[in-house]
Amino acid sequence: MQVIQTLFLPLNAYKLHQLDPPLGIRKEIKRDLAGRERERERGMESFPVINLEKLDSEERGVTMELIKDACENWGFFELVNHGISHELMDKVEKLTKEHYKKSMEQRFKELVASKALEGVETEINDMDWESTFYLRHLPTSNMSEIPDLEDDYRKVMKEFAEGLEKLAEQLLDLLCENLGLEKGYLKKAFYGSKGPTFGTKVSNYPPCPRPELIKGLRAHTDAGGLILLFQDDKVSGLQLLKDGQWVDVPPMCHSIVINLGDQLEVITNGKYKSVMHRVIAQTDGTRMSIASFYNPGSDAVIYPAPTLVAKNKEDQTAVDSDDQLSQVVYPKFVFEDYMKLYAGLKFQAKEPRFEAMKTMASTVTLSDPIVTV
Ligand SMILES: O=C(O)CCC(=O)C(=O)O
Ligand SMILES: [Fe+2]
Repeated sequence: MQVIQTLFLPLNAYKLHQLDPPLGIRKEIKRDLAGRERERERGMESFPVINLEKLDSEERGVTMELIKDACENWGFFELVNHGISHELMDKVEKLTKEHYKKSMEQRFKELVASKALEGVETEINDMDWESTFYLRHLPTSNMSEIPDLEDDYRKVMKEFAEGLEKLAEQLLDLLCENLGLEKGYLKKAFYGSKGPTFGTKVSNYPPCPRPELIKGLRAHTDAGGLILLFQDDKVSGLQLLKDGQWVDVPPMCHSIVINLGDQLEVITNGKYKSVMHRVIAQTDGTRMSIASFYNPGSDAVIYPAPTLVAKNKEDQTAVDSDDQLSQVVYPKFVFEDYMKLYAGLKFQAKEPRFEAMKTMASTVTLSDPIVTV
């Protein structure tokens, strides 16, 4: 069979027929990466958007590079064509917005809005302008215990969470591949004795008359592993801190925003960092935000992957002949202990949390922490 190579063949057809992509496509891939490099040099990079579907095409390599770049330099990226159907996302959005109107809006007005800005002229530092409830999916679901949820909403959120769980595990393996860790390493590292903790924080950020006085959500890094966010496609507000500047995470229809939590910073020995982010309240429009947290199990023992520590040491010795160990040393601890500490220190820098866990490390019994899945 003769296959004609043109730029118009679907990209995965090249793979299927074991053909080299035409020069035009190869050049396009190179251009993509070189373009990001140039943008970085000029401090003009744009927020990374990754088309996950391209993993099944000739562009797998460049897509993996983009994920790597996003993990190393942003701690955040936005996924399109991630495998969760648009129809399901539309249902989640519609039912979340209806639920907010029906069961949450009045409560927000009474509990937050009426108190927060009463006669206040200075910035409020201990409150957020958000309306929130939590769903837990793993290790056991609490969905049936949450009051005020309609049956169809419960059902749709369950299906959505199942899709996100699969996506999280797929992403963890992509991270393993980029980090040179064996497939399944991160999933196992999160597993503990009962598997990962997985939950969803459903939030709405209502319009705020004085956004200069109160944040939608104050700046923080996330404590856990991988965070998957379905955010409003019209009302913006999420920002991350990059090179000392707050950068908007652009709303985009049917996308899922991913960010990395403190545990991934520890396990990767700082190769990937959790990044500060915050939500700015808006004067117009209510912003929907559905953040799902794929975290270690409560008794999982978290510590830097030995191969990444060894690698880091090699890199250090290569650049630092004086052998001054300038590298950060991360602690080893039980995830639940970290969460207890985080509860009181969420809106502070992560470094003192890591330091505090080092002091606690001596009390951890360090038998083989990784349970085989
Ligand atoms: O609402 C958002 O976009 C982000 C929420 C968030 O950062 C969090 O709940 O940790
Ligand atoms: Fe967060």
